[in-house]
Amino acid sequence: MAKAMHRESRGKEGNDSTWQLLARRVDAGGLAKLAALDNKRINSLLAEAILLCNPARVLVCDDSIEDAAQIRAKAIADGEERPLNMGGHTVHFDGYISSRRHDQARDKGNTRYLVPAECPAAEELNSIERQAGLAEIRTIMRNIMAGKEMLVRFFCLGPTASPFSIPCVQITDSAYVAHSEDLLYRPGYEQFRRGGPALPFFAMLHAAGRLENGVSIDIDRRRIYIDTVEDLVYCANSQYAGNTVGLKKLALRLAMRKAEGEGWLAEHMFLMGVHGPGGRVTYFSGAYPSACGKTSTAMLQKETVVGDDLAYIRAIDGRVRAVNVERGIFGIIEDLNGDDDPELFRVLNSAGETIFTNVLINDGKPYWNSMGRPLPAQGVNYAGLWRPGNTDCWGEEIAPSYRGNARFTLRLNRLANLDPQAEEPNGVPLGGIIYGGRDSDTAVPVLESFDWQHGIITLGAALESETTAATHGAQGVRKFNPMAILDFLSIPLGRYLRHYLDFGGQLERPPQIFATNYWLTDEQGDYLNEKRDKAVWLKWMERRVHGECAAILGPTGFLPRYEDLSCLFRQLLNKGYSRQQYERQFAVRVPQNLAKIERIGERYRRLTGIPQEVLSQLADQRQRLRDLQRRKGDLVSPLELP
Ligand code: SPV
Ligand code: MN
Repeated sequence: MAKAMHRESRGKEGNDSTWQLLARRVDAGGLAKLAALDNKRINSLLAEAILLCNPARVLVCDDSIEDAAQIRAKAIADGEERPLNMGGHTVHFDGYISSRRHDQARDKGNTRYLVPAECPAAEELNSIERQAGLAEIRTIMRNIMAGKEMLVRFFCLGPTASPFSIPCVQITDSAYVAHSEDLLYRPGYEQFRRGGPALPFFAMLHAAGRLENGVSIDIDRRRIYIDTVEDLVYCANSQYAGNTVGLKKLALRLAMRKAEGEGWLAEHMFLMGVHGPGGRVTYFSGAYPSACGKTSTAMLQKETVVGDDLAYIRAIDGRVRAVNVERGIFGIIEDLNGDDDPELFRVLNSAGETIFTNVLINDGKPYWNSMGRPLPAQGVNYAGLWRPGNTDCWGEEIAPSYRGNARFTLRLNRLANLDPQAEEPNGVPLGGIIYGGRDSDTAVPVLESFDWQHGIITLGAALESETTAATHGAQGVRKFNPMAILDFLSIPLGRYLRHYLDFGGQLERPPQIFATNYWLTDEQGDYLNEKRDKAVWLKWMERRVHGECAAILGPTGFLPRYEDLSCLFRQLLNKGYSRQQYERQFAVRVPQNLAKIERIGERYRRLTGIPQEVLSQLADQRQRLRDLQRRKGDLVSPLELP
C-alpha cells in the first residue's frame, strides 16, 4: 500500500532527486502524507531543510489526534514542557541568563528582512542584504537539528476553507513550538491536500538549537530572518513563542504584504462581539500594543470573544468583515485574577490543555504575579530555584513569574464566552475599530473619530504607548506605535498607511473608528478609572455605531455625553458616576494634545513616502486645539464644549 503510494507520488513528483532525498530521510508514513499533498514546493522546501539542519528523524504530521498527541508527549519527553498536577497543564521555561540576556521576549534587533540588493529596504524596516543574510542564517542552522527530530506540521491562518485562509507549514525541532501552534491555529493538512500542487503557502523553519534542561542556550546566535521573496521565515536559537511560533507575528509580516497586494488588511487586533439592546451583537476589532489591556478587553464579561491578537479584514460584498487568524490565546498572565478576568481565571484553574510559560511552580501548581492569591515562599521558575529577594548577576530582583511577559497558551473553545460566529468562514461584520494605548496624561478614556481618515490618522497612526516587557529594552518609556503594528511592519509605514486609508476610503460605510485609554491619571498619578469601566466604553461605542446616542463635538473627536455614561455606569456596573468624575476624565487637556501632535508630526516629517493626509489631518487637529485654547484655556471641561 505504502509502496504503491510511493510509486504513484514519484510519478506525480517528477523530481527524483528531491523525492529520493525525502525517501531516504522520511519514514513511510510521513512519505505517504507528503505524497498525498502532491505539492512540489513543500517537497523541495522540506528536502532543503533536511539538508541544512540534518535531523536524525523527520515526523510529518497530518490533522489527526494521534499526531497531536505524539507532539504533546514529545514536548514532555524532551523536557521542553513539564507536566503539572492538573490534567493537560504543562509549564515551559524560556532561556534566562540574566535580566539583560534572556529569551523571554521578542528579539527585535535580530529580527530582519532579507532584502535583495537591487531593492534597498525602507529605513524603518530592520533588514540585511538577502544573500548575506541567507549565508549567515544557513551557517547558524547548519546541522542544528543533528540528533534531533524534525517536526513538520500544517496549519491554516484564518478559518479553513474561507476567503481569508492562508495555508502555512511549520518545520521545527521544538515540540513546544509545534504544540503551541496546535493550540493556537486551525489544522491545515487537509486544506493543503485539497489545495493541490500549486497551492501558495507561507513556510516557517525553526530550530531551538542546543538545549540545556529543555531550554535554548545559544541565544547570542538567535536570529529571525524573514525572506519575503520566498514567503519563508527562518528562526534559530530561541524558544520564546513571539520569535518561534512562526504563524504569529512572523506570518503577520508576510500576510501584510499579501494584503497590500490584494486589497485587504492584516492587523494586530483583537476581535470581539459587543452585545447591544435586543440581542444585537456588534463586532469590534482593537489594536493595542502589548500589555495595554488588549486581551482583557477582548475577554470582557458579558461580551463575546472572537480573537485576542490577530485579525484579517476584508471587504466582502461592500461590507467589512473580519476573522480571527488564530483559534487560541497566547496571553499575558501577570495580573490575571478571578475578579478582573473571571472566565480566563476559571479556565486556567481547570483541567484542559494549557501551557504556562515562565511562571512560578510550587508543588505542581502554577503561580504568577498579582494573581490574587498568596505566592508560595519558594518554587521553581525561569531562573531556577526561586525565593523572594533572589537577584540576578546585576542585582536585579528576579520576579516569581517573568515580569510582564509570563504567559499562558490555550484554545479559545475552552472559554464559555467564545462568540458563536468565531469560526464563520466569511468572518463577522465589523462595526468599529478601536485603538488603545497606555497614556497617563493626554487622551480621554473613550473617543470617536469624525470619520475614517481622521480616525486612521489621529487615533491609529498617532498611537503611542508606554513600553512593556514583551520586547527587550527599557520599560515605561512613551513609544510611537501606529496601529500597534510598528514591530511587525513589513512594508514602509507610508505605504502601510496609504493602503489603510484607501481600504476604508473606497467603502460606502467603513467601520467607525474609536480610541480608548484605560490608563489616564490625575496630577497625583492615580488612575482616573477602574479596570471594569471599560465595559461602559464598549457599550457606548456599540450605541454610537448604531447612531443611538448623540455625542459632543470636541477638537479631537466626538466625546460621550455625561447622561449616556452615567446611565451605562448604573446599568452595567451598578455604579454611581458623578459629573465631577466625568469632567476629570473627559476634560480636553489641550497642551498635552498639542504636544502629542508635535511629537507625532515630527515622526512623520522624518519619514519618506508618508501620505499627505497624515500631516494635513494633524495640522487641522492642531488648529482646532489652538482655537479652543484661545477661547477656553488649557483644560476644557466637556460640559463647556458645543
Ligand atoms: C505581543 O507582544 O503583541 C504578543 C506576544 O502578542 S508576541 O507573540 O510576542 O508577539
Ligand atoms: Mn500581540
